[in-house]
Amino acid sequence: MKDIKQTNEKLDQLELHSTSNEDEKLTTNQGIKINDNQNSLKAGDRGPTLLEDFILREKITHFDHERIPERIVHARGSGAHGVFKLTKSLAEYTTSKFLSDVGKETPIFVRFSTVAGSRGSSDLARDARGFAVKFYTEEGNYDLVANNIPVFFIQDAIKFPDLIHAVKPEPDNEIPQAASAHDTFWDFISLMPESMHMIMWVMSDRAIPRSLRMMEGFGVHSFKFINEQGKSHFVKFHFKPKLGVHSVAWDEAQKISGVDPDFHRRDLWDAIDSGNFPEWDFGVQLIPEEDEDKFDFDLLDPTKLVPEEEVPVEIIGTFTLNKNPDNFFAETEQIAFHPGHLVPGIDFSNDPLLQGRLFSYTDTQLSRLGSPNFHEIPINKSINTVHNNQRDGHMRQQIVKGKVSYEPNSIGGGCPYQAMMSEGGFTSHQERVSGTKIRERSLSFVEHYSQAKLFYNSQSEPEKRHLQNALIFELSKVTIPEIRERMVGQLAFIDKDLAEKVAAKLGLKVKKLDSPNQSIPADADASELQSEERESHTKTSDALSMQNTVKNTIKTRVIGFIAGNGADANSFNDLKTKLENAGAQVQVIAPSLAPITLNDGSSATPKHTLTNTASVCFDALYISAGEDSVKELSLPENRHKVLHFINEAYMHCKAISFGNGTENLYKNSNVAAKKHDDPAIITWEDNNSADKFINAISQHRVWDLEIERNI
Ligand code: HDE
Repeated sequence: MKDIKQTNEKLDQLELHSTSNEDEKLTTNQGIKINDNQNSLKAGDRGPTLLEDFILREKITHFDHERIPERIVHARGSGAHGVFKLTKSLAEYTTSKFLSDVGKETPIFVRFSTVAGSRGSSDLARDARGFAVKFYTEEGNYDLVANNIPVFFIQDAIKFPDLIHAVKPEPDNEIPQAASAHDTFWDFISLMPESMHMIMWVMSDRAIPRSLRMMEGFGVHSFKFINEQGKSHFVKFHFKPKLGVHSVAWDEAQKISGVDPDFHRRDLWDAIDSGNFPEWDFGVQLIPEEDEDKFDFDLLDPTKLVPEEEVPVEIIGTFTLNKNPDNFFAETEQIAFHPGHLVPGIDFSNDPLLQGRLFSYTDTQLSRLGSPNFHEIPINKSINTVHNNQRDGHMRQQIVKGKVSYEPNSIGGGCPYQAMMSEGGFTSHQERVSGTKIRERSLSFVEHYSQAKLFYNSQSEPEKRHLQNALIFELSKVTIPEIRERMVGQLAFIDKDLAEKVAAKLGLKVKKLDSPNQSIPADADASELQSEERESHTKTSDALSMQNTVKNTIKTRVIGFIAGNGADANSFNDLKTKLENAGAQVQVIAPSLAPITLNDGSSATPKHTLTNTASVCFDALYISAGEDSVKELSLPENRHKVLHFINEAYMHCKAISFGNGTENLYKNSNVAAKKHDDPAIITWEDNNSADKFINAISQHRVWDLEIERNI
């Protein structure tokens, strides 16, 4: 709660809040009180509307201009306010104050997003997720514009428009929305071997998160920290969710897109609204500048990650999101991130993707927000006072007094002065650069498969299966056979078995491309570096598998209690209390929204009906005990729906607990066909069943039993 108070104080400081008083009257934008908001001004009550109706014209004109261009990428997003608290000082590495004083709290705004879809598209598209953070530090705004995947598709910014044109809906018919499963995307990808590592990530379950609160975040590029002595370290940024990294099944994701396309947005909003503030550990991988060449890849190559086994992530603080925005447009839509919003002590590396981004983000704000004064919009305002000689432009807010808007000057007493480094003036890190002006890529960037292989090798069996199935799904939607073949050829350089499994379902034989870079003749030299040794690379990294994530909590998990009138009060209340004490939310699903009467005469209010939701919106199900309840759920109008709930939850590998007396429903569901001991199916209640259920939910899913459960 202290955090919320601080965030509110911060918002007041930014003048973000405008609250209505009870006795406030409706006015025009000029502040004139309006006495009729129901009728336009007419010549007679059945006559034409008069042009002089300035109230009507103002209202309609404003409405006509309500939309601004959506972001070209990352249009669909959700944001929240919060706070970053430093728990370990990095003063040894950086002069940034927000990273130096242990205990310091820095206000933040975070915006999560999908990449490909439009503003109104589904949250559950298979896609990378944006994880953009604005730190309102005392030294100015610092933006870490990150993703939930640690690498990127391309190595050079000049390919970004091509990549995005390829993934966006095809230009002739604008199909498909928010989906990469189409010809142009795979055409481009199959010709771009450098994208193979990221392809492994986006075809993995990382691209269909259970919740925005259960995603990792990565700064992707190597940045630099600069300390007081001017020494630099490369730094990679990481966010690790305290609830672990979890995902849904692909079949589930597609169904959620229909049942609740706002699934992630709602989940984030509800969690914050109910005081379950999402938290992440914030960590860094630090590499002294002199160790730059110690890796078998180039630190400047954004298609590579630094394995945590080689350079551990040091946790230096906690991120907490503790306040929902008051107004989506004013805050989440108008926030303008930029990797070039830096503070002293942090600097860029020469990563060519990052260098290109440094141009793009200001340019895009100019077209989206329409003015170079976008920094004056409350959500973008620095908490540090802004003094400079920039003037005028569309929608200027600041009223600068005096005559002087140049420097040097004597009329204004020389103000504002440049700040010396010791006064916190931003000083770019000095770096010796020499070279020939050239359009070329370093040879240290040409090896594209070993980390794709590292990722694939590090996955558990179910994760590998999901990845194969994702590729099969996507490529089966490609209509041009040559693209499918070329893609399978690329997969063969990553893993033979993967390529064969995908090829089999596409009705193809694996034809290995002559050289991995065959498709890019300009890279001819590169093939020499794709040595056989790399192809047989068998390293793994535990940090890359979601199997090894946090699995000891059911905090904020949503458990559906399917119940009718006469549900057994003892077991219902007992289980509900135990689940809630463990931090989960229990939501009752009943035949109608009318409160149900339990068998002790007490009542429970359903949040959902059997028809207005679906099992894909829940983490686990409990089928309530109680003779009358079971009878009601077994009526012809309900039975099919209840069985559908059970069958789908079963298929998606969720925990299901069957109350005593629900045998009939059990027997008629697919669960009855189970052959093995399944720890996530709890049949008939005993003293331990609640604990077993809680333990099963904390494991997230029994992916290991997926083949049996998908019967
Ligand atoms: Fe972005 N990216 N990007 N990007 N990006 C934008 O800026 C761009 C890249 C990322 O919630 C745009 O304000 C280029 C990598 C996020 O508002 C635009 C290149 C990473 C967001 C833009 C990249 C990102 C954006 C569109 C290649 C992960 C959403 C709207 C050189 C580290 C921020 C906007 C938000 C948004 C350009 C590559 C992350 C067009 C040219 C790599 C999270 O400027």
